[in-house]
Amino acid sequence: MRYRIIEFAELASTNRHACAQLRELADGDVIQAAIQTAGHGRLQRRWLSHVPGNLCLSLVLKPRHAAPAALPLVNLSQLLALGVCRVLEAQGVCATIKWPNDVLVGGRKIAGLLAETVFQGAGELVGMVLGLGVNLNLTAKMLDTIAQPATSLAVETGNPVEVAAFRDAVLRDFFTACDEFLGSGFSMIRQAYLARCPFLGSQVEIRRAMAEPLRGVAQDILPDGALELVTADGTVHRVDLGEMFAG
Ligand code: BT5
Repeated sequence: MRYRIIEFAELASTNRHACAQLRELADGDVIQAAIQTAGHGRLQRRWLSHVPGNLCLSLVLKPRHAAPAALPLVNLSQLLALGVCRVLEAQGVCATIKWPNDVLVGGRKIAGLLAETVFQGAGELVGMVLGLGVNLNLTAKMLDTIAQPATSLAVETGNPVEVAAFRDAVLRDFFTACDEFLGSGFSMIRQAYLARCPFLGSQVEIRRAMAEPLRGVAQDILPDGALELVTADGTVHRVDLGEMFAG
């Protein structure tokens, strides 16, 4: 699949820009900002990205051949997270995934993804926006201001990172696989994804919107990318969406 990078020196948020301009943007457009003044994560949490030298971008996806209900948006974010892991590994850094799509190095968050779907009228899909933030050159001092353990590629390797080269490697990985992935779904990457899930077999807590948290052992990642969790009473749960914490 072809892609086109549209670069900005500064945006409030690449996701916000992509969602607002979605009708005019094309499938495969990539909005990149050198800095974001209001980068955000899920639930409007802040994403620290107001200093240059890091990757802040949003992919615009407008697949035509799948019904909206079947569009595997979470799965696409899992494909992108896996691509980030592969690019980090090519730099000699061991990366893991925290289901569904956080990327960690040594248990510290190095990349986060924010997937959004935009509809219009009576449920007509305008498109999807897949935001990605990767800490490339954030210093240890900046990282210390983040509320949860975080790291950057430069801190891990001790060397400055060229943002464009990292971006191109991630985009190449994602867009090379994207068309086939939209047809075949998560099973195409399940083994590669599983190989980067150190939490499997451990006690975790899953926090979900408008539901009680679930505590249990993370047992498996199912063929469609959902998490399988077993609670203390032996009940097996399928979890499609949620946020995972060490339990
Ligand atoms: C995420 O949210 O992990 C998704 C982050 C997506 C950011 C990209 S950047 C390009 C695009 N444009 C945007 O505006 N957003 C996307 P969440 O799982 O809610 O995690 C947010 C939490 O991560 C915060 O509450 C902090 O604890 C932590 N955090 C904030 N900035 C961080 C950073 N630079 N590195 C690591 N952790 C960070």
